[in-house]
Amino acid sequence: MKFEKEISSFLELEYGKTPQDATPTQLYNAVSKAAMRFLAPSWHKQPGKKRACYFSAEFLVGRLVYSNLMNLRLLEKCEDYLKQHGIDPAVFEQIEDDALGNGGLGRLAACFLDSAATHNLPLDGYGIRYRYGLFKQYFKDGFQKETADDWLRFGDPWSVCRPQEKVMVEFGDQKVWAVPYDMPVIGFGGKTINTLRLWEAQGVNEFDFDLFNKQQYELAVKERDEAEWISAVLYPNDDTPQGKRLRLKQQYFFSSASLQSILREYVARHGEDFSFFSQEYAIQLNDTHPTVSIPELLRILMGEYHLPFDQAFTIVKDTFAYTNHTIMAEALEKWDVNLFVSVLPSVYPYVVMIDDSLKRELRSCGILGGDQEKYKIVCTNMVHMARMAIYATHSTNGVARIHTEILKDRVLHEWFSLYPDRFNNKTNGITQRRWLALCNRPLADFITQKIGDGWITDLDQLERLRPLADDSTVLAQFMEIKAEKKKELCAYIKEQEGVQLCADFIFDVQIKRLHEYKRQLLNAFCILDIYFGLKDGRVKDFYPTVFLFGAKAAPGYYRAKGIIKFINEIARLINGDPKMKGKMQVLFVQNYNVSYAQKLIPAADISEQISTAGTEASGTSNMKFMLNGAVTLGTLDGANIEIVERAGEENNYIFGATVQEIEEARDSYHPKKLYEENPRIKRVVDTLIDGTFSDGKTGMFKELYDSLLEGADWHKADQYYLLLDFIPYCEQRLKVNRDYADRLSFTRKCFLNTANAGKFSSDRTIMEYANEIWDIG
Ligand code: CR1
Repeated sequence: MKFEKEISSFLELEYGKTPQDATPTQLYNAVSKAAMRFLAPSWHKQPGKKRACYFSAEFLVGRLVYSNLMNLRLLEKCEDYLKQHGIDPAVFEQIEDDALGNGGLGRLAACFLDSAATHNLPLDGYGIRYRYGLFKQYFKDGFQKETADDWLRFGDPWSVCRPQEKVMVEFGDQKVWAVPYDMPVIGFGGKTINTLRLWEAQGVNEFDFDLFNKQQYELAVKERDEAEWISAVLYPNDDTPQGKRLRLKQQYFFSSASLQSILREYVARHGEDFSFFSQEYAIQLNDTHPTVSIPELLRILMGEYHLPFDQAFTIVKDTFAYTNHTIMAEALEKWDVNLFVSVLPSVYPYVVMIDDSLKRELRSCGILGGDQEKYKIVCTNMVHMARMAIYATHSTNGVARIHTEILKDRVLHEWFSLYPDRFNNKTNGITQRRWLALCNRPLADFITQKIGDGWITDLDQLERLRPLADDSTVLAQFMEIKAEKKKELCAYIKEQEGVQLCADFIFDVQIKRLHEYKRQLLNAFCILDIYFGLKDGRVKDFYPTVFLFGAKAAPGYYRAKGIIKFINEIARLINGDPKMKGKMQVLFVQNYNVSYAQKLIPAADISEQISTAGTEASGTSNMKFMLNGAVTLGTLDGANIEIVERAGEENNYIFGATVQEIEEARDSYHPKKLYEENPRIKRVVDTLIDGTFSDGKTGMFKELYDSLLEGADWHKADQYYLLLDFIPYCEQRLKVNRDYADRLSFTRKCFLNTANAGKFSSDRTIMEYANEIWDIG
């Protein structure tokens, strides 16, 4: 049946509706199901090929309907169909389905799946089908509030439940079913379709009739409810895990289920001869979250299939590889041994075996006694997951060049000395299908007009734009597209936030999770400094600017929430000041997520990437902004370094202390001195305590103030060096502002960022993983 016919017949059969009287949700389900029928014949694994498996606690896929239709080449057909029936093709913007991840780590996983399928690489994702994704955020009196993300209320037409493939997962105190839901991962052009398999936890006994008959209703469903808890909700912490029992259960739940399903496939082909296993499967551990897979595979091979340790451990090492995504000390996962043993009593002995093997190896390298401490997997009553991930795999990679260097030189130096060959870099990337073709169609069409559409699957072709950088008509067109995207964003923001922004201002955007190290507070201080400067005449000829923020704070991260409140207070002051009319606006958008990013990024002129040098492993929004023609205002951190290396420092705005300078400043850093000596610093920092703003008597602002000038028992004052970088940041920001006034030469910089973004395609990244780690190229 034709695609369009399929949609109509689904609507009729399922809901008894015509397209005209169907709701957006019904249309969404009908269109998606019609597309699923269309792709079904191509959705199968190619036999005889090694497959790579991406184990990740998060997949932040974003709204699927448009991207899937685009990849299947059905988007235009669908739009025509909707229009024919008098329906706005943007109708699916009301469908929210993008929350099964926190931030960069989960979004990276989604970009990788897209790139692998597009380039015909056999890569499947394995994770958790959370009942509730990342919370939704709104502001009340400027404070963040959270509500549950009930993403299933729109239905889930892109998943297929496969109950016949369920597996049992056993904990010390509990057994549960893991039921797989498979989603097609559609490569561009629709030729290769891989699978994202997400597991849902279900009770083993639906429900206890005996108890029910005894009228013990709560007990009757208790077992089921406790099972369902495991996949109920995504932990909302980016970078800082909490070491909670339920979190370990989640990790083991999807690790064990995924391994069981892979082994089931393998055994069906080879029986119990495991000698081909690592030639047929590569498993990438996305951070330490799935690292319990290592002792679990060992347990299955030794405990269930009776392989000796050496043989099983060789298979484990050859199969697994590990990616590190952060050097934040608090994020290197450790589990209390007692907790680990009580949740996973049958797995723990295999952790000990791995640790014993490590100690033997250390001894043979002459590392003895106390020198072993920093390596030991079980140490001071903790299980160190990153150590296990490095020792029991053949590859450890960082996610940007500088990040990998920091791992080798400092954070994991002892491991690098032991196994130098295991360490490698894979600089992150983003998929240009979602982050250009889909989110910025005017720019995509413009590029295609100039150089053809090859860039969609080969982003290096953007280089061919370079010769056009001095053509003023080309630049004028480029500028016009940005103006159009700004207008669209303003309309959207008016609708969402009730705020009217000026579309002809500069758009300066910082969007990412709220973290002290990402320094949204530094951005806020600088905005205040400009504001005061405008008021007292120190800042002249300022090009009017909209300062935009988007970020969620982990619900328990008190300081991060204080920073949100502070920025909302600044917005209130500045937007309400009649003298600032036509000069500046500040807005913190609510519920920043993938769909919001798709609107904000194409409209941005300035990409704020201002983390303390050495703290942001890579960043990926920096790449999205670059691709969409924004200049980076940033520090030499993470992938910013590689971005300016490509696009030219002259086309971007770098400021602040380098990793080395921070290192050197560390011991003698005295933020209070900077504060006392520099009146501009003092003025902005003092707004936290001098009554300029109210924190509703929570004490949040005073706490922020103290964190900068006094420190706390767990950290020194201003541990992220805001005051050190403050003046250079303000200066550089004013420089961008001045440069912007020369519209043509500024547009040239933006244009050259787009033209040089080729390297930052996740197509490049995934091919490096495929060739250098997985051997599936
Ligand atoms: C890093 O903070 C990086 C992404 C993807 C994040 C960010 O800099 O771009 O990973 N790390 O590699 C993270 O979430 C748990 O760690």
